[in-house]
Amino acid sequence: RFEYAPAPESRAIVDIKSSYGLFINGAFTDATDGKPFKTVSPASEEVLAEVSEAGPADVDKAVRAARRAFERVWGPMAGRDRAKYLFRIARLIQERSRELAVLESLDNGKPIRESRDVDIPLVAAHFFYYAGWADKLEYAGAGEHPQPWGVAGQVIPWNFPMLMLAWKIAPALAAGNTVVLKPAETTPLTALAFAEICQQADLPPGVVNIVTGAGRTGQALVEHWGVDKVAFTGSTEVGRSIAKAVAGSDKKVTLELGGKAANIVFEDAPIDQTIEGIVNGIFFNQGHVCCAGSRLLVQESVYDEVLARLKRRMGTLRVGDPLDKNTDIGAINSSAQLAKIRELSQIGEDEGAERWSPDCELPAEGFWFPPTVFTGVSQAHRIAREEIFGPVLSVLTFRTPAEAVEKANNTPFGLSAGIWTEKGSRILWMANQLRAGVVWANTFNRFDPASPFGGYKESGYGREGGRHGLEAYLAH
Ligand code: TXE
Repeated sequence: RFEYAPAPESRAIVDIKSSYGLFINGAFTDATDGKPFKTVSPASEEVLAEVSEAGPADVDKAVRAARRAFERVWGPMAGRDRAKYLFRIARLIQERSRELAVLESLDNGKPIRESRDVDIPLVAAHFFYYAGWADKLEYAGAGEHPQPWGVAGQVIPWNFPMLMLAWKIAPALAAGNTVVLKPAETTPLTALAFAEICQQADLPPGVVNIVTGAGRTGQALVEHWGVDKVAFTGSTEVGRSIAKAVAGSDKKVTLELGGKAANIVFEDAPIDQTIEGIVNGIFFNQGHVCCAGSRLLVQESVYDEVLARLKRRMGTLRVGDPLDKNTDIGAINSSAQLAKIRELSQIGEDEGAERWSPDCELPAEGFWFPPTVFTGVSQAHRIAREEIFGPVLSVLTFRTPAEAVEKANNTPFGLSAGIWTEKGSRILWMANQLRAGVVWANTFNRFDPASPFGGYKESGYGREGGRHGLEAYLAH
């Protein structure tokens, strides 16, 4: 093994305040009836800041501010003028990208290499992409004279805090809606930095409102009478409860929920690229990825070779300080998520699967889990069926393409899938057979603002990204 000298991104470039209020009607304000909560760095358990918890009265204030802004300013504004604000926001994100990347890695635990090269550039790319749509809505697929719904209530998770914010806010604003967004309770800091960016961009007050808090705040938001459109990304259980809570109302809903994606390796797969794709599929962002390739399906004839090479590669992955540029796997986002990963891994062992991790020393403080692979997994095992949402891969085998399809589709989820083969006709055939919103061929976890993303079955409904993502914010 090589020893690399750590070169941490300077913590000093971020200016974290000791406490934050809510962002309502263009200004930071104290919560009226909520108590503050702490956000910690999962890599050190250091308290980063105190954040306000928005109660129902605060949510009400935010929704009213968004309604006013929608009716008086943002709704009537010409698309080309809305575009100017979105371009301005995109440029400010680029200008502050180093700082935002460090903030994201501190609050979330993800490696700086990912927040710097993937998350934050994609955040800017989403604002640029949707800025370009704001004056072309008649081509968005919602008819000649598309109208925004009004106020969007958006609830996002902690795995890609700022990127999920961009997926939600950029298309909503481009289409002429105003927004009240609730970030996840463990990762509020980049959403609050985004609020500052809205101020810097002179975005009219009330167009974007950020209410921090836990599930209660999210529930108050999605159930508020003044919200016309609900967009949620998170667990299937909460997605289900939101769908029930708004049933019968005239709210429009899109849900992006869990996954258990099959990453399917055929015997003719380009092996080096495939091993990298498997590693990226499950260890990117500590496996906190709804479309993670968490079920590896390997054709029997290449099983031994793929497993041997995968384990060798896993032995070179560096787990540790998210701010170290050489880190491949950062910290698990919270103690609750770590407990869930540990529990499901224990269940995997108890059910008879074989567990393997490379030798790696984990830091003493913070929340950590080593890259892990389970072999001897059968379809009935819980680790083959349930979303673990951590750096844990379950390996199954198959003999024929038809068997691969059957096993890949044998899940209540349907968000994504991957295929590794040199054979083009097989890619096309498989892509048609797989019940998944995204099918990657000879790549994995690849995103582009122009590509729609979303699920089949219990992975939710509606699409984000591309023209389809815009259409979700427009009335026909
Ligand atoms: O999710 P929650 P959690 C999966 C993953 C993970 C599990 C639990 O398997 O282990 O879910 O994670 C807000 N009304 N995913 O508990 O609770 C909450 O405050 C309205 C997959 O963190 O769904 C947060 O902002 N909102 C997923 C957001 O919902 C509510 C990403 C998501 O948290 C609410 C995250 C309520 N009743 C977890 N209760 C993916 N698809 O990427 C909570 N929230």
